[in-house]
Amino acid sequence: MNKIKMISPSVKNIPWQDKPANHSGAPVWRYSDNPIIHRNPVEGVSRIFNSAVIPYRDGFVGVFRGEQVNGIPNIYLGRSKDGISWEINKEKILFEDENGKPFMPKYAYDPRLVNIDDTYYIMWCQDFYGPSIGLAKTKDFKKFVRLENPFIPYNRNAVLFPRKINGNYIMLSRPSDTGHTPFGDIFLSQSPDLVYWGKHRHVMGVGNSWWENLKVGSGAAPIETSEGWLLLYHGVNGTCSGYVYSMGGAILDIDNPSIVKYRCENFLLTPEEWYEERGFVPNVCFPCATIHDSDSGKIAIYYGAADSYVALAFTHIDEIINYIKKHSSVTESDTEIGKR
Ligand code: BMA
Repeated sequence: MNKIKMISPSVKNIPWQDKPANHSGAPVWRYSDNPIIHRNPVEGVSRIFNSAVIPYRDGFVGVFRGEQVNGIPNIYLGRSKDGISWEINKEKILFEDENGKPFMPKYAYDPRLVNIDDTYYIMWCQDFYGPSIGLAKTKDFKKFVRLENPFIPYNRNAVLFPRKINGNYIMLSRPSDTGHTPFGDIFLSQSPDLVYWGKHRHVMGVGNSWWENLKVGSGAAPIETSEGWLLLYHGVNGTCSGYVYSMGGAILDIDNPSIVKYRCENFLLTPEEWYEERGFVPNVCFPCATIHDSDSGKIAIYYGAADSYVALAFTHIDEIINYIKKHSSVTESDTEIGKR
């Protein structure tokens, strides 16, 4: 039985493998049959990666970043019974505006998927006179209605918290520039209605560790726990031969999530398998979603690998929280409320 509680539904059919007996280091272990989505997964799509999934009815649904054969990314819907083998639609998701008219982004990448009450929200990066955040909602994964873009450009890596805090929706994001941004801190913004956003707060910057010395960006939707919000994010190291993307972990204050209570100085996952080190963009582990079961404490982590594949890893709530706390190193800009 897990000691640390996850305040979220139970997911009996969570994909899972036990930790291998010889596992060492951070308590995150890869699925033995990774990657779970390979190249050319559907006609017209050459690569799927950086994608988000969620339990839905008796199985799972996902929003997938599909790199079309013309090189332009868009978002595709997928369904799965077991969270491991996925059936991806050939047609990209058709978004409409609030009056029911087609309203497609020119491009769309790195989607996240969050359930709040009876509605599912998708956030992604898209063109708004430069890369910025797109937002849409659905109740049935058939009709997808786009809402106003929450932020002005340039911005990436947005993810909503799975519930309102102090009466407001909360969205993490990473203000950036037009290209392969060589900087970036995680901020949060608040909204009473998902239209008007404000009360912006700084959450965390690059920190002390070399594996995340260039930029950080939020990853999976934060998981509510009895210790605070567990945030799995990506941190980027600028090496002499390019960026290296690893996964990090932090625990945010439950009522004031711009305060970082603990932040792991060690990466939790870093590129070392062939599908992470070799691909369209080498050396990328890019977490975008978790499936987590509050009964057992099991967490399945979905991450993009080398901008080419979707891969799966596992952890357990007690082990990951204890590891983050044991190896925590926070900076002043982490622990302050983030308002200047
Ligand atoms: C970032 C994003 C991600 C991508 C990563 C590595 O800027 O575009 O989609 O995985 O670069 O290429």
